[in-house]
Amino acid sequence: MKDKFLWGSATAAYQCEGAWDEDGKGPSIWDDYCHSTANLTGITGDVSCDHYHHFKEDIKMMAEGNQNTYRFSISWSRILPKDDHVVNEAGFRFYDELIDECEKYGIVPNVTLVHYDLPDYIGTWTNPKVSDEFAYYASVVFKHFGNRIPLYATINEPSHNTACCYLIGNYPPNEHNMQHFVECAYNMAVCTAKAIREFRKLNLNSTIGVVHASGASESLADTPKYLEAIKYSNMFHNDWVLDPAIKGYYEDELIEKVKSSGIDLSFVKKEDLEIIKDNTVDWIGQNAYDRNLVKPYTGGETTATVNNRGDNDGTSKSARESKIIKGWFEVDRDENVPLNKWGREVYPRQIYNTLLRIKDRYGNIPIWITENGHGQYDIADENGYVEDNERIEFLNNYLQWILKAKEDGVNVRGYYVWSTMDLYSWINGYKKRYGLVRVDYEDGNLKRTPKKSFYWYKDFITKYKDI
Ligand code: BGP
Repeated sequence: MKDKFLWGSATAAYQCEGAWDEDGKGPSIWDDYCHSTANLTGITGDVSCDHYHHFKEDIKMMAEGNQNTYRFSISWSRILPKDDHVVNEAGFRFYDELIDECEKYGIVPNVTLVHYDLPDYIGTWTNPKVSDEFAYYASVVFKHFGNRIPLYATINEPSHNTACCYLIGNYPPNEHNMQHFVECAYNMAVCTAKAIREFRKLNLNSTIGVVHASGASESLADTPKYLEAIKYSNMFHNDWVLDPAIKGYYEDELIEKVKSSGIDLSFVKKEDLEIIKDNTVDWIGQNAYDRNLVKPYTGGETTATVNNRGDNDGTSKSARESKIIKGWFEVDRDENVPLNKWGREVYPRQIYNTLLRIKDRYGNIPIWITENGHGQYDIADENGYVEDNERIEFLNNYLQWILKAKEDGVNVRGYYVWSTMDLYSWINGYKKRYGLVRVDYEDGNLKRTPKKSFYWYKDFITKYKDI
């Protein structure tokens, strides 16, 4: 497995498992949020595509599609349902059987410990106990699975998760609070470091990383002011996750900039910084969705919006993503770059620029492209078949840039399409689909039908399997 380029696809526990309260699982913050009145859509992941009961079928299909790796996440509250540190053995049984199935087909598991769905007894990422609790959970998982999982990742997308929870406010706890934003980000870095400390104690052959969301920052001009906006945007979106994870420390300039924005950093502890210094990652998971196109800050309060409605027709300004970080930068718009229905740029070259920036800043660290996918309103024919040509074009264009980055010396080791099959798209519900395989949510059996992109990806893997 070590030298082989891995080709696969990805999911996350809350988005696909369903079985939200089965076999002793405790509630996560997403269960609580989706069941509360704060969830204005009323849509939940209670059942979703019911991977919990369909995983054998799903993994068999991956093997039929030539995929040799599966990225999924473990539901923390399936393993530790209450705050008493008592393990739910039935939770382990589910993942044991899932991994058995992967092994049967030679599919390498790449497992993320938490993908947004904190247990409800933890509550929020600003809980001062979160890093110790996370380290405990991580150690239980490492001891149980050991080398059966060759690739562990600590947290999915600290930058995006933090932004959704505390800046945009579309994920629980739905706040607009920069103080909490920074505390959350810091706690996530400490969580990763403390989990890695547990991991190293066991001397496993496996490796451990963190999965990062944001792309490299760019601008439409290169005046000193624009270059400064790029620098601040990279500090904001990338460096505060990747610097502590890979280098083991925050740059002074970043700390000063955060302080000058009025953030009280008294929660930072010297002993945490020591743990961060001594416990860095082996690899980075880089998710590939969009870049950060920015311009200098001109005015206004810190604010960020996204389009969870999927009603962008390329004209409506309100349907675009926006962001102002007071004193740092603002998001810009390039009229030559198309937007998807959710107001996000479709700009495949961003992944090349992102990978080269990581190489320039951090050397030859191994990188897995842990997610890349295109949300669409799929239309199925009477047999459930979807001709998703737009998705194929999107994935193909991204892959060309990824292969180019590899040729140009970036240490890319594998690639995962988001997502293995259709699943719950957080606040976007079920109409925004990403899967290589269609799920019929209406037919009572959640019937799976591979899309055109599934067969296209299968052929692509055959062509590039030995790179
Ligand atoms: C990533 C998340 C995934 C997934 C994907 C698509 O940020 O890691 O969980 O959902 O984005 O985003 P969305 O479903 O919001 O369109």
